[in-house]
Amino acid sequence: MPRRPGPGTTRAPDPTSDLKWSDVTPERLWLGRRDVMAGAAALLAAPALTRPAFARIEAAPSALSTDEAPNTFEEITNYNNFYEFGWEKTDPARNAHLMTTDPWSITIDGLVERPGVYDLADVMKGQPLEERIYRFRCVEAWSMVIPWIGFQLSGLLERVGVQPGAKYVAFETLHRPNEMPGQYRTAIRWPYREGLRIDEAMNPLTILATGLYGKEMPKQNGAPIRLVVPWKYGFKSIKSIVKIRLVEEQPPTTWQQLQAGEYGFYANVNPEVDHPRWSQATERRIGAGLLAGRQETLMFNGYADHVAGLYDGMDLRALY
Ligand SMILES: Nc1nc2c(c(=O)[nH]1)N[C@H]1C(S)=C(S)[C@@H](COP(=O)(O)O)O[C@H]1N2
Ligand SMILES: [Mo]
Repeated sequence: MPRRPGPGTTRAPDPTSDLKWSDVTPERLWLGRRDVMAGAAALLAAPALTRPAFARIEAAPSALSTDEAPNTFEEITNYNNFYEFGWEKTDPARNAHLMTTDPWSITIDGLVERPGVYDLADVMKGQPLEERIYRFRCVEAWSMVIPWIGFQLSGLLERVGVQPGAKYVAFETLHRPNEMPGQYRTAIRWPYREGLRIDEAMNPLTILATGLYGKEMPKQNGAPIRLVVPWKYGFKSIKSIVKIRLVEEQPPTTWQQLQAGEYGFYANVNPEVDHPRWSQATERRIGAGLLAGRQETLMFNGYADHVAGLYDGMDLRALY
């Protein structure tokens, strides 16, 4: 059974610090979805540059953004977890170009008023894009600050109409082994699955992200559309979503299915509840350098003011 590398197995120095833009193939990273973004984004044709031109996305800033310094684009796109493309942090940057993201549609069904297969442009229609600069904390005890572009999941759910009986939202990633070589390893039961309670899904912090750094989403970060839930460990933020289902029962999720003793459904960031194999009290900020040392992990990843009330009366230790 595959196990995640914990902080104890992390190589030092930080492998991302050795990677330069020239180590990746930008043409592959940026062959993309300019056309689909057109409905919601203002496109500027970039003048001749050494890098290929790609769409810039217009998005309003948000009061929900942190003022912490974002990680670099190179860090965010070269140190990834996307097991569909391999288990090493550098595998997604190398392999995600294999994934076709155009055309793209999302099946929205279950307890909704208007179920259907929605084209990506239709999913985004009318949803105001914002830049949300969020802290991002992986369960492996590393973290980044990422300037996402996206819109509130609540906006989409309101548009499709949530029926009263719906208590959870279940998400699924694309399952296409011939484009996702990691899916030939069957230790994980593909497709990757995640879920949220309906009030978590409706929280204003919860977004569907379609870009970062003002550009369309790089494939290794979950193009063309992925979830971002900043107060939970990173594995909840499911990438490359093709299915959203409103359900009555708590849905099965990939990491809980794989190792229930190590990963729960709620997975709220909590420095007081250790992972069975390592402490969650501190984290390593990617790119901070060896001299910076580890920093303290914040309850709910620093978003307690916005979300602690969702868990009133619940045992936070059980919400790991
Ligand atoms: N479909 C899918 N979504 C996924 C993953 C994955 O392997 N497959 N990894 C998760 C984990 S463990 C983390 S930490 C984040 C990483 O997001 P990033 O690479 O954009 O930083 O994506 C999450 N979403
Ligand atoms: Mo993660």
